[in-house]
Amino acid sequence: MSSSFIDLINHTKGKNPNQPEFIQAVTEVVEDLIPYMNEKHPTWSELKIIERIIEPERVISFRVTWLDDNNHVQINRGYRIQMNSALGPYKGGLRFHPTVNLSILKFLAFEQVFKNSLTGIPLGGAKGGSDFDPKGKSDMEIMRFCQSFMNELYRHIGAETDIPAGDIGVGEREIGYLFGQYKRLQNQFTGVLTGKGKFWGGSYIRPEATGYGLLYFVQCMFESLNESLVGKIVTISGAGNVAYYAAEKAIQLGAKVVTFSNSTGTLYDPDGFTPEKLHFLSTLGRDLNGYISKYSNAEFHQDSKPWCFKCDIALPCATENELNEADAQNLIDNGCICVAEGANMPSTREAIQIFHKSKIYFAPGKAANAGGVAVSGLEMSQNWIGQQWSPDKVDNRLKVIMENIHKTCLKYGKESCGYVNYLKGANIGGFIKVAVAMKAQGLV
Ligand code: NDP
Ligand code: 2IT
Repeated sequence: MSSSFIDLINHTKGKNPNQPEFIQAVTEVVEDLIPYMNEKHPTWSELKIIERIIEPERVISFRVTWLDDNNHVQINRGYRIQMNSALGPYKGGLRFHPTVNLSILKFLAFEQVFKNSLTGIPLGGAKGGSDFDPKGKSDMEIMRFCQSFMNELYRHIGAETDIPAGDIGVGEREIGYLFGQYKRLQNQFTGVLTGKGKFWGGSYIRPEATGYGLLYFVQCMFESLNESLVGKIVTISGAGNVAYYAAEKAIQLGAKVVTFSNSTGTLYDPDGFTPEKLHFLSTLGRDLNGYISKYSNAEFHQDSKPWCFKCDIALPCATENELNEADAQNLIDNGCICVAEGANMPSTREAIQIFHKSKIYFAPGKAANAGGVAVSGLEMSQNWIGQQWSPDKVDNRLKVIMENIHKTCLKYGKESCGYVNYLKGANIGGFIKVAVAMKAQGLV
């Protein structure tokens, strides 16, 4: 490892104490960028492009006070990290989860900069959210929280400034309450949030986009190996938005999906999920165990992860660092040939090192899960022109975007032996446009 890399990481650690996820994301990216930049673009180094790209343009933190159903005062912390606006207005999701803190949101915002660049749509990178826990809250509590959150956030965002969307714990319901409050405060019906309902400014295929896009990307990976997805066994973690639509598309493409999971454990159906079974699952909420009452061949493994089950393809679609070194070794030992990340940074650094060493195909989230933000970008385009495109049109554009991201990964990640390092490809491919724009826009 070069001394400039070690110096940069040490400097970043010093400036960002107690932010392990942010340091992890930065390390994973700059490890590929520094050698590339030193060789191809030494002037970027003088302009301190990397030192600047890891420093958020703006960090906003605020108090969110709200009343629960018992009229008790509750206080949470809200955030928006406006990471980089070189390519366009800040864009990225909002996460409501008790684990949310500055480190997690900064890593997510940092990843978003590269992901958004890879989509080819002019978007900067951001992330936000709150340590609010939506679990067990009534619909009215969710609404009051969202309204209070927006009472502060509204002054920092706008259709041409910063356009939030969903993430863990934030779906169409929350976007609705946030949008309603923004509209009331600003007296404007604009495309300030994406992931809106399809009757009030939302785009068709946005709910499906991250999961579908993930499978379009995996399809490209298999096609480049002259292979198909038909008959492949797929394990999926998570049971939320990304996991559900990833499973739906995998099944449509002929693969056999055998797991879902959540923070209570893993559901394993050795016969494979079907569209009917998926529908039943969607009626159960978070009660994965309830599935067994109808499909008795299935098993629920409390407190366990899906990575001990045999598969060809693993799709982590829950959360960061959910797949560690031991899980990675387990997957390899069981014959897994492809890991593609629906979640953001679900694989630890050690897990990725094992994938690369074993030469199995590994697609990082910033490339493989970019379909969600890409269709958010298409939602913004539709809002600008006051139109709504058909589901087929959006889906086709999503497919083309994922194919292009795959091509970019091949361009910058293919090694002389033919193996594709998708992480390196995505890091460099995402970085170039941001660096060119930062250079052009001067020292801001
Ligand atoms: P959801 O809230 O819809 O679902 C999240 C799922 O992951 C739930 O099943 C949840 O289980 C599980 N999960 C969350 N945290 C943990 C944890 N600490 N341990 C175990 N399971 C956990 O979120 P999404 O599906 O939207 O997001 C999933 C991932 O995909 C995240 O990493 C997100 O950043 C990423 N992503 C999302 C995009 C989008 O468009 N929504 C776009 C690109 C990436 P439980 O209910 O038990 O908490
Ligand atoms: O991580 C992500 O890319 C998202 N949560 C979606 C962001 C968006 O603006 O649609």
